[in-house]
Amino acid sequence: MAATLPRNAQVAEQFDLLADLLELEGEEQFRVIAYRRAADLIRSAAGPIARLALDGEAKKLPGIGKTIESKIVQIVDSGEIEALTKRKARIPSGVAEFLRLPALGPKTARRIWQELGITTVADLKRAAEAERLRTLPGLGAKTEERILRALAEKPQEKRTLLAAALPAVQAVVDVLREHPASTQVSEAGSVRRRTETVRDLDIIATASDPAALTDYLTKLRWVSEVEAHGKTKATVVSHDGLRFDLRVVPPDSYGNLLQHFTGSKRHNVALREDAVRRGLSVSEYGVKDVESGEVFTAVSEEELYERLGYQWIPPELREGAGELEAARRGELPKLVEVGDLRGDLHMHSTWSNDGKNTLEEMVHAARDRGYDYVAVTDHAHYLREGRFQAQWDEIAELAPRLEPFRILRGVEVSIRADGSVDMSDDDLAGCDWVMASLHSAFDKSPTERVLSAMENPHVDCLGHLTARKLNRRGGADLALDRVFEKAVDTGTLIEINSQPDRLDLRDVHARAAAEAGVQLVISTDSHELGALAYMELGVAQARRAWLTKKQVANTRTWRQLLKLKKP
Ligand code: DGT
Ligand code: CA
Ligand code: CA
Ligand code: ZN
Repeated sequence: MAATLPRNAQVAEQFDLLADLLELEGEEQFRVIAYRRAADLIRSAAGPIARLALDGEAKKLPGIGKTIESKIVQIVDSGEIEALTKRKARIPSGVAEFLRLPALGPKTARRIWQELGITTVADLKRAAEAERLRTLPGLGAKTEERILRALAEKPQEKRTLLAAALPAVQAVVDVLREHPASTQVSEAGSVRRRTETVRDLDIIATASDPAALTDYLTKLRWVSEVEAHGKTKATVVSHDGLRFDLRVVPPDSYGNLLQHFTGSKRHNVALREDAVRRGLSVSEYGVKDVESGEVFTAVSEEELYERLGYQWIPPELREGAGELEAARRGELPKLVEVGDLRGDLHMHSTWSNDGKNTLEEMVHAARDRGYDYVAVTDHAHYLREGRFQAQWDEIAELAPRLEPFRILRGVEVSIRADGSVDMSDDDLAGCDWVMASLHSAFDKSPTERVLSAMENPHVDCLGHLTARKLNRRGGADLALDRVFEKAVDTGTLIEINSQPDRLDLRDVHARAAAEAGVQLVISTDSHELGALAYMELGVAQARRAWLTKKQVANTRTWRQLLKLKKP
């Protein structure tokens, strides 16, 4: 029975843990990456993966082979992947938790465990306080400080990535719209505000027969658990672990309720306080004039905001960060849109070992999205020994056939521990577009390294600046004000990376960058065709950062962009 099968999220968790433990054991990186990738695929798979694995169908999914399928079957049979059970016996569970600390990579975590015999987070804390970690060569006071700081923060719950939440909520909204009892259905809550991660997915609806609609939701095929079920409310959990919260509301106050359940809480609190000062009391059901007692309900949000004296505020801005004041004055920015973008400036092909599609496939797909240009930015360290020239030859051969679409010859270089980048000036000089990114040693003077990379006259743009990974590790500890200042001084652009677990710069940082005068670039860092669509996520992040079209460099033609970037 479906109910006894493990959920996709539970299966994915085991592969993630297995990857962590293998990494701690110093296993080859490609194997670790394969399990992490499998975990991501399983988490976003459309059907119950355990069922597919039992039927021998899971291995037909891209990225899932026979080995992974058999491990999924092991979970169904015995509750756990055998390799995981074996490693759990060898590696203390506390050590795996070390990896959750942004200051600790797998190598360091392993040394702390094996060379200092530390096996619990509590002991790690004591050792850092007693300045005992610095007895290991290569570890210093800074790492100890960072570990203590990370431990002082309260552990964060795992939240669902927007990339998984968005298609899921849109699919459910569509399904509910088709039900004969529903009249209006909308996403609400954090997913409608396009926050980078969400706790649950909120949906509101109006219906001729509310109970029929909530009933319908609880009985959908993919529902694995019904947590709450009433006439106007239902909360269900899908087999992949997403929680949906549906509320059915009366049509005449749909605007009030949509506004309320879109949030954020901070936005709503600020809105209500502002209203009180004007003699109005706002609730999810209506706006009451305190003096006359008259209640105003709104069928749409536009009507509601107007009644309260504001411009309609795009959901992405509703975070209580100045949007009400701006909307009161009619000075909200016109936010950048997906359709404004003319090119993707960060993308990989099979020239990078982790790329899934050929350069030709990637470039064609970028053109098919309607862009004017794309930059091929494979990793410099895969382009040694003549491969860079060979890639150039391939581009030169392909380019004329696609004109006027333009293939930019780019590269992504890594910023080394000494602040230099891993490609020669000669090679960089031949590029149209150079991205520079931190890929390792995040705790080794990251600010100084990034500043020095920006001094490099060939470096056009910084990629995923802080190198954070959502739900995995925090970002490098950068002095962003200094980075932004240097970016303006040197004419270096900064990326908003659209990868679901990066979204780096994050919203508030991108806003600060733009306010400092930095030009931003929204790009996908695609390693496969499907990832080109992540542009939507980067644009959502940019909108949350209040960015207009003008503040995003790749809304320009390539010719205009050339004038903006380093010569
Ligand atoms: P999440 O689920 O943590 O990703 O974030 P939200 O914003 O979706 O939060 P959620 O699902 O708890 O509630 C949905 C919306 O309902 C929220 O954005 C604003 C509204 N709301 C919830 N609780 C309160 C509250 O205590 N006061 C006010 N004013 N609004 C609330
Ligand atoms: Ca929510
Ligand atoms: Ca909710
Ligand atoms: Zn990249």
